[in-house]
Amino acid sequence: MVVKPRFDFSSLKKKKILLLCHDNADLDSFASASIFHLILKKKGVNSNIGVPSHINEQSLNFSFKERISFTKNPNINLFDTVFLFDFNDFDQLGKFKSSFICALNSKNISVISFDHHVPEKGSIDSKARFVGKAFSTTQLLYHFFKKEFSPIMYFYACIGMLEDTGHFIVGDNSLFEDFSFCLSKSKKEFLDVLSFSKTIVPRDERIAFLKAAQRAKIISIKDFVIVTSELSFYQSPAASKLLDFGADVSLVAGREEKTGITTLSCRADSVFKGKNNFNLVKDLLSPLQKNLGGEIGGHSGAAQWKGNVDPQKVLSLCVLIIEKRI
Ligand SMILES: [Mn+2]
Repeated sequence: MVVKPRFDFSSLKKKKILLLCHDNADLDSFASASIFHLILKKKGVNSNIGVPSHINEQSLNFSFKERISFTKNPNINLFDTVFLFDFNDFDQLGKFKSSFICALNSKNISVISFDHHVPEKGSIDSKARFVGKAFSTTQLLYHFFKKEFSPIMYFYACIGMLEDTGHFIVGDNSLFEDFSFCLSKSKKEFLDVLSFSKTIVPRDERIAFLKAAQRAKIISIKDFVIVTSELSFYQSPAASKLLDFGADVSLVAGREEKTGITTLSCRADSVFKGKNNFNLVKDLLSPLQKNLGGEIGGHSGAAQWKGNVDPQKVLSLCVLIIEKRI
């Protein structure tokens, strides 16, 4: 059920307000906090935007371009009212979780949340929780506060909607209506919205992807394509990229010079997993660990091994294990 927030904005004037994003704040979370910051400002209420310990690349870019300041790891004890944007779970606070819980237990802090995710058992206990059916938290804020919206707020609402629908992979009639309305009110072009949502991959990482492709060895086992490659950094995103290129299973290993530790990242396509009832941890990395020692982690489709063994040896053993298994 949609609860329409009724705020006595004048009573907020005396409060010390933190607008808190989730950790690794994405565009929806950060744009939502920015919209609410502007609404409060319009009402003569001061507030600070905070992120637990990390903000993602796109949000950082957004904050630079729009000149929106924020505090990393804010001192929670300086505030008495905390608004949460785009999350309702303590775990989404990352390392900030413990100081947040500690402050909630030791002083009287009002917590008010705006979120489009369904709250579950164990969600952060808010004084007020404003949730509703929406594809992004910015869309939710638009539903709640459209009377207060200015062109720039409409623009930020569009950014959250584009981002959280994965560029409209999901949506419905009302989403497109809302997006269209907000875009026209924002006095901006669709291209302006798109420009914020573009994934910015650092040059080093892009070079690493190209090297991974250049060094790729292609092995056919039955109908499946297994690809191995070597990189000393970025093994994990490179393994994902090789899957995008067409591998059923990708294995990227490399040794870090300083520590001598070899990291192996692997990815398995969901069709491959289904056809072979295959789990990277159980069927590949556990047998690998039995042979070579080291540490393993991950899940059925994306996993990692770390140990002190030559990368080529690790890769060839992996191929043998897969060959045997399928
Ligand atoms: Mn969201």
